[in-house]
Amino acid sequence: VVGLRALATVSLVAASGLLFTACSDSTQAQPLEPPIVLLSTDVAIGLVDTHGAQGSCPVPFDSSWPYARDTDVSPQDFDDGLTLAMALNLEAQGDVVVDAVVPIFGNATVPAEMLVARQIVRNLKGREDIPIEPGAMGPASQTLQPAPVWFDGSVVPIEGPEGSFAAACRNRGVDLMRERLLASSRPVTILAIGPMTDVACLLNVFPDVAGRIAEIVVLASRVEGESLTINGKIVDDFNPREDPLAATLFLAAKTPTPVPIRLMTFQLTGQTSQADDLIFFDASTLRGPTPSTPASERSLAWVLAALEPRNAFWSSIFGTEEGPFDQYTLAATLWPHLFACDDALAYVLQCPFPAWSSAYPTDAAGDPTEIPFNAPANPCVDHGPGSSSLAQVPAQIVVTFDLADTGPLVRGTTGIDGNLPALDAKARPVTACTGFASQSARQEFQNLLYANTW
Ligand SMILES: [Ca+2]
Repeated sequence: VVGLRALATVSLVAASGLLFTACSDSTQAQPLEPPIVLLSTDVAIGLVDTHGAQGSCPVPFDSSWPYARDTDVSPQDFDDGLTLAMALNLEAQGDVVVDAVVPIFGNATVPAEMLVARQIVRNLKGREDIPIEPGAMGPASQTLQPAPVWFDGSVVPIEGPEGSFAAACRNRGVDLMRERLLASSRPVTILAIGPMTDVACLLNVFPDVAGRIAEIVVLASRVEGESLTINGKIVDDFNPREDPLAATLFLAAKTPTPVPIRLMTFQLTGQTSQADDLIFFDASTLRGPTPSTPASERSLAWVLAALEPRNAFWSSIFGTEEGPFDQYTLAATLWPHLFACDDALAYVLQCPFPAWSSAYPTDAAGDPTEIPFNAPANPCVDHGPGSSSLAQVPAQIVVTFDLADTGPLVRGTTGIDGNLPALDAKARPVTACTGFASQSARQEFQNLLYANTW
C-alpha cells in the first residue's frame, strides 16, 4: 500500500453486526441488510514477487529512454489478503456480502495473485461460489511513453469514451464487475484497494453502471501539503503511483449519476503503522475465533505463516512490523462511525518531468541534468532534488477541504509529451477520511481487526 522504495459512538450492537434502524411507522427495529462488497485488489499475501508491471511505468532517466525492467523481487504486501480473509470471516457471521474478487497487478503479478485469491476464498474459506476473475495485468500509464501520434502529427487521445484507454482497458475482471453490478438486487460498494486501472475502466467504458454503485472506497490520497512518512522515512502513495493515469481517468470519469467516492487518506491509514500507535499482525495479536474450528485453525496458521516474510522485510526498513492499510476500506464500509470523514475535493498533481519529454532538461551531451519528477521547485510534496527514491512517482492524488477550490482536476505541468493530459475536468468531489472519530473508535478498530483477521 505504500511504496517501500519510493515507498461517533462505537456500539456493541454495531460491533456484533446486529445493525438496526427504526421504521418510521413502527416502534419495532428492523435489521439492516449487510453491505455488498466487490474487491478490486492486488492480493499478494505470502508472495515473493515483483510489483507486476511497475517496470512499464514511465520511469527511466538515461538518454536512450528505454523501459526499466522491474527486478525488485521482495515479500509483497499482505494487507489485501488480510482484508479479503476478514471480509469472508465477517460474511460468515452475516455482517457483509462478498460479491466478487478481481485481482489486479500492483503488489505482485496478476497470475500469482489469482492463486492467492483462490487460496483464501476457495481453500481456506471454502467458498466455491464467489467469482474470481483477473483484472488489469499492467498500468495504463504505459500509453504515456510517449503518446502515439497519427500520420498528420496529431496525438492519439488517451482520455474519453473514444480514447485509447477505453478502447483497450476491458478485461475479464472489469466485465465481471459490470455483470455483478447489473445483477445485484442492491447497490454494491467497491473496495478499490489496488491500482485504479480497473475501476477507471469500469466507469469510463460502462458509465451506466453508476447507479448500481453504492460507493467506491479507495485506499489512496494525501491531504494537501502532507508529507507521507512511516517512522520518519518518506514513502509514496502506492496505489495511484502504480498507475497515475488510471487514477486520473477514474476521478475524471463522467457518469449519468454521480458515483460516491470515499478516499481513505494516508493521514488516517498511515497512523497505525507508526511506531507510537502501531497495529500489527502476528501470533501475539491474531488468535482466531473462540471457539476455534479445524477450518479456522488451518486458516489462521496459513495467514500467520504467510505474514512472516513481509513483516521481516518491512521491519528491516521501518523498524516495526507493518500496520493495516487496505482493511481501512472494509472497516469504513461496515463501521463508518469509527472514522472522521468530510466533504472534500480531490485533484491530481503532476510532478514534472518524464525523462523522454522534450522539456526534460539535458546538458550539451544530451544527458539529463535532473532526476525525473524531482525538478527543483517541484510542486509535489516530498519531491525535489535529492529525493531519488521518488523519481518513479509521476503524480499525486491530493485532497483539499477547501470546497471553493474548484480548479482543474489535473494540476502542475501538463500539455507536454508524456505527462498526464490536461483533461476537461474539475477537482472531483469526494468524501475524505482523515482520522478516527475518537480514541475509543481507534481502539474499537484495532479490536475488530484482531478479532476478525484469520
Ligand atoms: Ca492493496
